[in-house]
Amino acid sequence: MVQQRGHTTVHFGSLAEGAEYVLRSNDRGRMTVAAPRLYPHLWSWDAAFVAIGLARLSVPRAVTELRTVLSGQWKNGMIPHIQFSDSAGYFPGPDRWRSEWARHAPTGVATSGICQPPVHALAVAQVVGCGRERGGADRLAAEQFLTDTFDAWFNWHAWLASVRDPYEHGMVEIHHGWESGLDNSPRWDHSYAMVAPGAMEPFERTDLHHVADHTQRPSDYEYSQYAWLIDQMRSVGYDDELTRASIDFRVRDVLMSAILAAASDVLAELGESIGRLRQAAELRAISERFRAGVTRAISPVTGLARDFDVRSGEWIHTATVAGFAPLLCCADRAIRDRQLRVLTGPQWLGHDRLAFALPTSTSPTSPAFRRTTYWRGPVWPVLTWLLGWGLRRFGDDALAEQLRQQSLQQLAHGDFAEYYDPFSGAPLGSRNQSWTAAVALDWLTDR
Ligand code: 2M8
Repeated sequence: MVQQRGHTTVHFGSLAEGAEYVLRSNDRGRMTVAAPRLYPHLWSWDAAFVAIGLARLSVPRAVTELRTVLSGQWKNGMIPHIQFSDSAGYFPGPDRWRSEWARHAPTGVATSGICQPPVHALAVAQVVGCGRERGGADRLAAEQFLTDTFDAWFNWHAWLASVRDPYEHGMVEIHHGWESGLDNSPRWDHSYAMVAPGAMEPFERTDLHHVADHTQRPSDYEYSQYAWLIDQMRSVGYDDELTRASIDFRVRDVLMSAILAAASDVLAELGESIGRLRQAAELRAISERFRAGVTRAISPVTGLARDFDVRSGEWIHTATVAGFAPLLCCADRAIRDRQLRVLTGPQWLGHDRLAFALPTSTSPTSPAFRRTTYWRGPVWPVLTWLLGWGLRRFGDDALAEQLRQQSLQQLAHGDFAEYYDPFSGAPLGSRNQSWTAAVALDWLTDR
């Protein structure tokens, strides 16, 4: 299939081949590394997106990816944000986390000690959907996988809902910017201003060996804050209560909360389909609680949803893509229409300097916007995919289709970059990033 946009000719057939090549070359057997050099391990939410793409190629391989994710699950239900492969050369590696000493850590698997957004149920639904559609052995493998693993996914959601929201605010509390997945988004600047690293073990960054332009990555000071928070959690053995009482970073993350609400509904549907009615009912209640939390977080002034800094007791107003969290989980038409008006307006998709009408990680009109700096401005295809998923789920198909088309144009050169300069469309960060290839593949197969 060939599509035209301006002077660019896009061969979608070869783009699909390129995406498949990236996924296959990042495949280490039972895990797909997030990127070949910069991220040589399995990241929790990357793996879920990877499985969404892999399911289009091979249901059994997608199942393997998700089973690997679960092999690192902690005994309390947490899915850690990294499961380490044997590759060296990533900071912070297992020797910094030392999570094997934690009470709930799994045995025989090296992991980090924090989590990431719970998008996994979307991947499970994709695997089950593809399996049921194809029938035969794929269907059997997918059904078996769902029955085998449903409780483990349920425990993950239950852990987030109880341990990360013990007082039922309907918002997931995070203890490191990395838990949000939007690592050094300006959403966290106010909260990080209260993180002052003290004396700590020295460390050497490895990310700068792999990204030539260092301005595309976080600063050294930011890295010292990241390491400091890890050391704080490690010093209390990654105990959830002790962490909450002592950590320098405590934020209620609105995007993570919306993902939990949406994914809990998806998991409930899957549970209902196999007769797990008690757990499904609990998941529906979790979904309701977090949907209500996300709704309460919407600013009456801007219509964007906000995070909440627990230590200062203040809402965070920075205009980032997380502000559209309600589009993932709220069916309310008035809320959606207001959000869609903002999203398609001049501060976002309608901004006149954009190369493609795609959501930037920070609004180009915000003073915090940096067009090429990590999570401070560039476009992340994987977030576009997530937003598109939310649009389709609630019937906003036309905009979802527009995002899909624009994204495929953006990816046309086949470098599958980690992120893109919103004004020039140039690729940034890592190349051959697995989740970028995975969502491209899904977009190309989903008509
Ligand atoms: C980035 O995060 C890691 C730390 O977790 C890093 O910068 O070293 C983020 O973009 C995160 O969301 C992503 O999961 C990870 C791997 O792609 O990279």
